Amino acid sequence: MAYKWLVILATILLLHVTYGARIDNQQEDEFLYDTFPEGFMWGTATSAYQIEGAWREDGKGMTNWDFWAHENNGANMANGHNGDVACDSYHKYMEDIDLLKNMGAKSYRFSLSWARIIPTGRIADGINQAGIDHYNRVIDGLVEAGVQPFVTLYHWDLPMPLVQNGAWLNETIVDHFTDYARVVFREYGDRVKFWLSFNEPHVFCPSEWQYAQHDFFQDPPVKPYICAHNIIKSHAKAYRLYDSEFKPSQEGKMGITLNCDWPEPKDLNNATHVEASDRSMHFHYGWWANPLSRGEYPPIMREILDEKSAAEGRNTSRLPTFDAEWTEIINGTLDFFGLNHYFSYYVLPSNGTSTWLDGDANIQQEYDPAWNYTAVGWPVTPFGLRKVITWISKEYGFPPIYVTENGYGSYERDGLDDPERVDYYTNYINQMLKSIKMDGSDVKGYAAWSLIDNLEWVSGYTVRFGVNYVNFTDPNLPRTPKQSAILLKKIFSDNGFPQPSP
Ligand code: PNW
Repeated sequence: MAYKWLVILATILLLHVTYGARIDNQQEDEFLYDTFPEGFMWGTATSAYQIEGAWREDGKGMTNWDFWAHENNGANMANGHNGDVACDSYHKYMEDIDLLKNMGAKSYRFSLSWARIIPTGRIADGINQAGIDHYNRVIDGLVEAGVQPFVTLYHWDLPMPLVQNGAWLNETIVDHFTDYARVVFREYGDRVKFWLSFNEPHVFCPSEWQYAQHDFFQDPPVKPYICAHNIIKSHAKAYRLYDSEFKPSQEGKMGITLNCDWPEPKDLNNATHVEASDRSMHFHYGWWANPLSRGEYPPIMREILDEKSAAEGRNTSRLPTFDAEWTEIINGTLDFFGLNHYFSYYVLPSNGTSTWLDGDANIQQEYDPAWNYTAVGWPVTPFGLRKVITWISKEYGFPPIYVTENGYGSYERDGLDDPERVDYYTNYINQMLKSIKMDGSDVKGYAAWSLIDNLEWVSGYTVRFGVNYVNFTDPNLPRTPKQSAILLKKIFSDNGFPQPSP
């Protein structure tokens, strides 16, 4: 008799779980017709090395990327491509601004080339007025077009003398970065109200091209954690400088751009998978967000890495520690959180085979063959944008968030018709809207990557992320809007997806 009741109870429970899950999925998949909060900052993004060209013009110094592109007979980048000319935006910036204007963009995220402004990276060696003048023209052009400049100080191009000095592994770089930040706040802060210190340190800290050095990586990893430590200090010093000397009169805000994919628990009903997802978020995003907003690395990172380091027979942890003075400096140095997001994957506890960060986090990734993939093999998983934003919001007390990159990469194709990219933007932006409307996230802006097709780093020009097409075989490098640019223009002007009239 008791057995019978148990079966009935179990059936009810099962029905409840399945039905509940189905409702959740429907809620997730159903398109939400609604608009974004007033003043939502729509825009697109680029970075200096990927678009500017003019690699040796007007006194610019050499960088790690100039070196990487030319070293090894050009074999470090696909098809021997390099950024010597790129989209020639150094000269064609007015064309780029016209594209933004035509799209109705309210903001433009671009980066400054440190080596144009301070050619050796060290202020004692001199400032390059021609470089400063260049960005003055760009910023003036944007302001005149009614487009807010959203400026990244560091998007991966490092002056060569600093590279030779150990790059981000040498703590003296903290002062060089702060000196550079002082120059740009002073020169541009009257018109620039949104600053990003770094773009995706998670990507550049473990990358050999960052140090212009092959075979850079060691496992178990030590150097990426040292790089991260110096990045956090550099961000905090620049933030404190801005806060005390510039913010009172210039009234801008400063954040950092952190990339974060979404680690979906492979089995949502398995607690160890859900924990693996949470651990992944603390390692991938919290690694930076936690020290900058709470003064210390995530406790789970501290615990695991201290334990592993001891087991490896080390005297000190591979994860460095901030002393009391630094803890105070770094704590609370984000006016907003920047997020770059492209895709999701499944996570589950590690079977011991994963390396680098996931190895240290005791997790592993899996990719679902049932998902759609972009032409370059990244999953198309719009739900992840909502989940990642909502996770960050809940973990950090619903801070202001700017999505500083999101986009679709395809291999070279000549058409302006890009239906996959149109779908990608429609669905990802809709999920971002759900995170705001249904989960209470405070997302304030969105920048599509990218305004134009450009140099996709070591993939050269073989991968296109632009919503505006660049014809790289025509020496004039003409730009033409793709369907996706036309779609974004509509989303921007509608401020989202208003309910269609019956
Ligand atoms: C970003 N991932 O890099 C960069 O900020 C851009 O400069 C770049 O062009 C863009 O995304 C497209 O790649 C990423 O593997 C590199 O998840 C790798 C990943 C994400 C972003």
